[in-house]
Amino acid sequence: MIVLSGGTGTPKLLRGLKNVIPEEDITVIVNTAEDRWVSGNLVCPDIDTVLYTFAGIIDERKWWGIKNDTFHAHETLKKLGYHESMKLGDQDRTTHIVRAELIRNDHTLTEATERLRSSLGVKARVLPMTNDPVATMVDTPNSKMHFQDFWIAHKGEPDVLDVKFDDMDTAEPTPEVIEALSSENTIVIGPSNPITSIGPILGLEGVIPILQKKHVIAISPIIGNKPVSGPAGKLMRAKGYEVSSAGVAQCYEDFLDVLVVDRRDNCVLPNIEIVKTNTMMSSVERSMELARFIVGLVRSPKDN
Ligand code: GDP
Ligand code: FO1
Repeated sequence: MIVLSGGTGTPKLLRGLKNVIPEEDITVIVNTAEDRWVSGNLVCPDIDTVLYTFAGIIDERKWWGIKNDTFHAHETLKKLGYHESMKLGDQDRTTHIVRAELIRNDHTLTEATERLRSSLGVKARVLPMTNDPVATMVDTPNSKMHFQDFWIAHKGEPDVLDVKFDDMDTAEPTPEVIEALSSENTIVIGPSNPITSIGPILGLEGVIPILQKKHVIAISPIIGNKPVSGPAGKLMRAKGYEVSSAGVAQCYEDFLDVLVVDRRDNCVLPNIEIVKTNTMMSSVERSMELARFIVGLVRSPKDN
């Protein structure tokens, strides 16, 4: 199964999916537009959350970082008067060190991710959307800032005028991403932020034309008029979308076939098949139930 992912909602689905189908049958295409160099090393929050989820070490309270990690290096740096823009755990930091070393030695992000995947014993394929740097930038009344500054330093509080992706014009999807998208009949878009997590993947040249030929199933990250967590509401509004499952469908209108919404949601849409189930993944069991439901919607090779 091919799944498009950000770093919270879709990983919750993956934690169920890996218990429902063989992990090696899962390929995840992951957003990299929130990546950032911190203290000389490369942090890829969405890739790491996906890797840690498959490895069973994700901190499920925050959905970033490694559970029971310590923050000694981060705190010691603070004592030395050095403030890191992201709070990096000690174990988590080793991931960023290895990745950055590989990249400094001319490996691609795809190769670095493959090395980390193998070291963590992850059997699923985890593919960064691109090997090129892309940065999500948030336009606020006072300044244009990197998404991580908006979310961490400014706590997601400033009004948002627009969201843009720096260097998207020159970034290319990797050959592995194109090959994976082309290889199956159904593509699943997990319940991720349609603007900042799925938006960058869709922004890469050539991705939407492939999706237009496929059976595309998306799971809505919005229940009623609110996201389950995170800034999706504010960011969707800034891009002119209604904060609802209908707004999510609109984000994907060029290619979407099926939208999975929560059973409490009363979304009705022409031209798109709406299916309802419990999409609130408050436990592993709930994640598995939703994963089983999604597997049931997947079309095997051209049974359309
Ligand atoms: P990010 O990279 O951390 O922004 O993570 P994602 O984009 O992958 O996920 C963020 C989205 O996940 C938010 O818009 C949430 O509403 C959604 N989300 C989180 N938990 C759940 C859940 O249990 N069910 C559903 N349907 N959506 C969820
Ligand atoms: N989110 C925070 O709110 N504060 C942090 O200090 C923080 C550090 C951090 C370190 C590594 C990592 O992979 C993620 C981290 N996040 C932190 C989460 C991150 O800012 C966002 O939630 C994601 O980029 C959204 O996908």
